[in-house]
Amino acid sequence: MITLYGWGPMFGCPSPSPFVMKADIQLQMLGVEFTRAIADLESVPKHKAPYVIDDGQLIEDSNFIRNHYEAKLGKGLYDGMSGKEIALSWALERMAEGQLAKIMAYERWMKDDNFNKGPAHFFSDVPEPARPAVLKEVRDGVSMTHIGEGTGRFTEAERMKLADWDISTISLQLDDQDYLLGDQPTCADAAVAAVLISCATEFFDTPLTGLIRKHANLPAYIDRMKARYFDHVTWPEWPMPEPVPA
Ligand SMILES: N[C@@H](CCC(=O)N[C@@H](CS)C(=O)NCC(=O)O)C(=O)O
Repeated sequence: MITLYGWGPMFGCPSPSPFVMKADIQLQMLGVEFTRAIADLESVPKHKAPYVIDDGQLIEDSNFIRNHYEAKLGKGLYDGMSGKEIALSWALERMAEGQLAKIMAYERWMKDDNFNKGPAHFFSDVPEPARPAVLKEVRDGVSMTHIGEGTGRFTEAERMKLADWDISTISLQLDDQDYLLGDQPTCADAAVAAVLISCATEFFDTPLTGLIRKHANLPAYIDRMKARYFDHVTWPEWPMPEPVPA
């Protein structure tokens, strides 16, 4: 029995987390049969999703989930790729997750309107009157993380310039192909498309949507990946709690 723990459709995306989407796609690419369940972050040492429980064994982090099944199945998502394709694939993945995903998270967590209609809902089960203090503490923590790793030290214009360079690079690599490395999806698509889906959602008010839309090939690529990997997917109910009073 294999279960992927994360969260299902939210914020106009198949998951609020690009890493949950990536793990889901990569498990599908590897041909793993699995079920999906809502994550309990308090129950796992890293306090992050995605994680998988495979016959009682816990595997945390999307990269280690992939690694676990590649070792178990004796086949890998790089099989058949040249050294240069592997290097390109990993570089694209690291770029999308290492910088663009952080800018996307900043847009959701640090802009008041986006936070209130998005991530704030994760804490709606915190009883009043403690909720405002909890929200402030969590958000302050996220802000410190952004400042610590650098994203929070840029101006809005600088952040969007950095995002633009990443998004434009992905568009150039995609060119007129269906997928990043050709006519078949690879593990690079799992990671990169997951971050693009998260940036492109119209649910949030962010310049990232326009930075994606200005490239004719990206919206179609995002739709292609969503249709291929998520149209058939169902998650258990995780009702979105009532909006948090401002
Ligand atoms: N490197 C991890 C990143 C996972 C991650 O950052 N997950 C976020 C959701 S997008 C999370 O669980 N955050 C909860 C928290 O930080 O408290 C992976 O690839 O799985």
